[in-house]
Amino acid sequence: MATSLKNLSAYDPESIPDCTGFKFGIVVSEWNEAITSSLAEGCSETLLKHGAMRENIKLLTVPGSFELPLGGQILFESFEADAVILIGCVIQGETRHFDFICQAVAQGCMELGMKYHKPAVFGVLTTNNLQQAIDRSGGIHGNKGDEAAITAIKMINLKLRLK
Ligand code: DLZ
Repeated sequence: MATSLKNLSAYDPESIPDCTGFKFGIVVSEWNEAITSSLAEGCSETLLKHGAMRENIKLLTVPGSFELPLGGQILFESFEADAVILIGCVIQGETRHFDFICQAVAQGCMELGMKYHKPAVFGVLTTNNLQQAIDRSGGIHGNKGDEAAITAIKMINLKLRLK
């Protein structure tokens, strides 16, 4: 099937471990709010569907994607999250701002996970235009927020299994 026709978020729910009792932090960028709120909703709905308790999901908003890694750090420290999920949407503009933000947030997310030895999930859309973002936040290509939630659950489980 051509990628252009595929729901990229499709997965087998039976293969996902139960995540009851684990704490999840979701950090959401206010930039492109219509997109990021759909991603965040997909993310928390997926966590709930796989057993997370509502009181164990903490949502924090930050001004833009650049601030996501610091938001994640705050949730690791103040909420003692088992995993944090960074949600944002950066859309290519006319200047190089896009490159700097994407690079910083991707690097910051990776460093966050390494620093706390816990999953820090990159749930940031980096698209050429608004339509591509719509398609991936509950549109024809699924919802990247769902995928981010599944990644967090899988990585927590991986850590547990290898302990
Ligand atoms: C400044 C800026 C621009 C131009 N574009 C976006 C974007 O598409 N997506 C996003 O999440 N944030 C954007 N920002 C804001 C930066 O992430 C950041 O909040 C500011 O540069 C302040 O540090």
